[in-house]
Amino acid sequence: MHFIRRLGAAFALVAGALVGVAETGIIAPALAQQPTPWQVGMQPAGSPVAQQIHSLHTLVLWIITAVTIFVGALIVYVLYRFSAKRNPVPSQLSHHTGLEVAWTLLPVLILVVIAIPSFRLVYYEDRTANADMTIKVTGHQWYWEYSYPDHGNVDFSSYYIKDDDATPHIRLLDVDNPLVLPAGKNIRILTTSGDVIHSFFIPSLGVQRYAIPGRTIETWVRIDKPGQYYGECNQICGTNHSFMPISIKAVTPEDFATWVEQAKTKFASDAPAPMPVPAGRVAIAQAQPIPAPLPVGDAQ
Ligand SMILES: [Cu+2]
Repeated sequence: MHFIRRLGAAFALVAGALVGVAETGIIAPALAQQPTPWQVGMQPAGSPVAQQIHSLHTLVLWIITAVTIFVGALIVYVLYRFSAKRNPVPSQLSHHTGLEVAWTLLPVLILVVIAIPSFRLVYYEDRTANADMTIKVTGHQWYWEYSYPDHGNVDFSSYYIKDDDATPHIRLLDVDNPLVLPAGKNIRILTTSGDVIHSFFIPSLGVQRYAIPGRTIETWVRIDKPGQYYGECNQICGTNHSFMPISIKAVTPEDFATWVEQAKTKFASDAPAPMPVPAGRVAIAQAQPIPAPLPVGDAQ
């Protein structure tokens, strides 16, 4: 029984991939901004970038399906037409200029057709010209830290909630403090890391950027509508790599403003403290009088 169910699921997978049904949303269940058991296809797009990714995926799917069918049919034809029985005296032909030009040019054309929207998409998801706000995402072993430089430097850490907790939650996706963002706004995302390389990945929003120590990498998102969106660290970063999910709560701009005010108090103690200065240096700094600025125009 189990085997038959698996076989059925495998068939659904192949059929779905072939006709691209998954992209139409027929198979994908509603409200799936998270993976679901036996899910076929991608999670519904929740941002313009994700929509573009889906259209490119659909385009490439149609092209590779056509290529596969063409090559498959050619093989079947050749097996039939040129079998030893039907074709006892094989052709001695070793060169055919027209054919060689065709099988070089045609794949080049196909690749160009794929490359143009690919590059457009790469630049589209790279950055937004008109960012309404910025958030900074720092990967740590093994949690995410979110900062809001445009909103009083609200800064907090986001840890996953352990499975054995009493509160109901989604396994390995729910966190204590989700990243709260306003829907409908262009949000600049800056990623970096405090230790090793992580990757900030939210499939339904089309966001995926490395978080690399010593570097800041940019991308952006505009979440279509309020809701809950989930992601995962997508770069193996150590023992607890599987335990640093990303949970995004998209709210209306009004609710976001309210949340910011609450967050300022709630996370006040979480804000990064200024680097402590060694006592000796303070003494020296205080002992040195600040030199008066040079009068302008006096220099020879
Ligand atoms: Cu990781």
